Amino acid sequence: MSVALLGLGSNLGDRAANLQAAIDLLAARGAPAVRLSGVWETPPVPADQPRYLNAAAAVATALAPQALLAAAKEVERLLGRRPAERWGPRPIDVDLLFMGRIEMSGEALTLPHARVAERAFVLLPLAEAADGPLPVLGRSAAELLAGVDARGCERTGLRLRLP
Ligand code: A4P
Ligand code: MG
Repeated sequence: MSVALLGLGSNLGDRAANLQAAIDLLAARGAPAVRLSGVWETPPVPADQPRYLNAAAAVATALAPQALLAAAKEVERLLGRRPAERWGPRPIDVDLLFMGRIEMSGEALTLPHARVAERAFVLLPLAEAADGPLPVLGRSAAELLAGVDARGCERTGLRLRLP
């Protein structure tokens, strides 16, 4: 069993419902959340698309990294994500940020996620779903946040339910 940290984002449709549905569908596929962040509203990157809701989840799983990625992609498809331009608007994006201390580098799967340390929309929720130094990077999400631009990011009052 390992703990994986996931980043979730939605900027189309009922964004909060999409985040909750992703958590519930991941639980049904062997990756139940054990800890959830709050829900943050964040400016889109790039800017010409609707604002996102972002959250982070710590999930306990016996799945191998590739199997967890496959489950994440299946959940994206079930929630109506269609192949579209990279970084474009989507009902749901599920990114594997960390999986224990596993390090791998490939087009299909890079761990830790390549851009985790650069993005306020990842780090703000992550700081609420993981305590202390992050695996591999050795610095906490709160420390990494000092180096990124978090303007326009707001914590909403929305709460996600553990599965
Ligand atoms: N891939 C490689 N490593 C991973 C990993 N650790 N987790 C591959 C997930 N996927 C990984 O991903 C593209 C390819 O990356 C996949 O084939 C997968 O095998 P994708 O989810 O299909 O496309 P994407 O999400 O558009 O690309 P990417 O590179 O994951 O983008 P990001 O970095 O996730 O950015 N603005 C705000 N405010 N909030 C957001 O959540 N998200 C994005 C997407 C852009 N702007 C945003 C947000
Ligand atoms: Mg993605």
